[in-house]
Amino acid sequence: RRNPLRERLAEGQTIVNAWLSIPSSYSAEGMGHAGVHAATVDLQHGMIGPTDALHMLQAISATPAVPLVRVPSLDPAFMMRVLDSGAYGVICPMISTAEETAELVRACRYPPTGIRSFGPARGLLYGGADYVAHADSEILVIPMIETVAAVENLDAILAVEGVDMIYIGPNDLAFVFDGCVGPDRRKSEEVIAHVLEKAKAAGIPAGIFCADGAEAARRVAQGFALVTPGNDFGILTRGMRAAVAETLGA
Ligand code: 3PY
Ligand code: MG
Repeated sequence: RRNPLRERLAEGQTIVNAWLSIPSSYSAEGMGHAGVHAATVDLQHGMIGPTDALHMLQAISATPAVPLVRVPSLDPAFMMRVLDSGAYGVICPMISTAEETAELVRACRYPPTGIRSFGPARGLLYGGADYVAHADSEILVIPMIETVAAVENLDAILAVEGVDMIYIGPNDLAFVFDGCVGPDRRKSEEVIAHVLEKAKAAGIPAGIFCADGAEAARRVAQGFALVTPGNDFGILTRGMRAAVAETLGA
């Protein structure tokens, strides 16, 4: 199976990515049918275990969205498990150096390029019988840029062979550049613009987490290739709060 996100990236078409933190195949399936191009199962901050992730990836497979995962850390064994569960892209948090980036790429690629071990499991059910032959060219490798060191080492990270995209964590950047995750983000906003420009110059598309659809639209206008307009739990609870307010006439 081809990864249609690669074509969208090549053609400069925006990718809207759902962010899933609720451990439910039912809500994952609903989000995948909501018009998005990708859906990311967040195993770092989502309330989601590996078995939940398997069921959610199965549910996303029944939708037009491409199933992605955010792994908890740079752990090759864990990455190989979620790839074998049928993820077509891996977002890895807290990448800070070219060496870590190269390790991430190796974990997601079969030999001779990488060290991914054979055991495609559900990859075959999602990707098809020829999954192993094409996995390296279809699966997206996406390091997150959200540390001071990553910004310092950005040129070297962007130059690592096999990086398909970078994904910015604006909240962790706000922590380290503005001192807190609050409304005043002057310094981290400058960093975000700088990272985006460097990525563009290197020919690497950039994605970013956003608070909501309005911010996602601004990030698309700014030049981001992939945007995440909030996470499932926030969208669900904001919707309920609005319904309560409407009910009570507040
Ligand atoms: C961040 O903003 O730091 C993130 O990781 C968003 O997912
Ligand atoms: Mg983060």
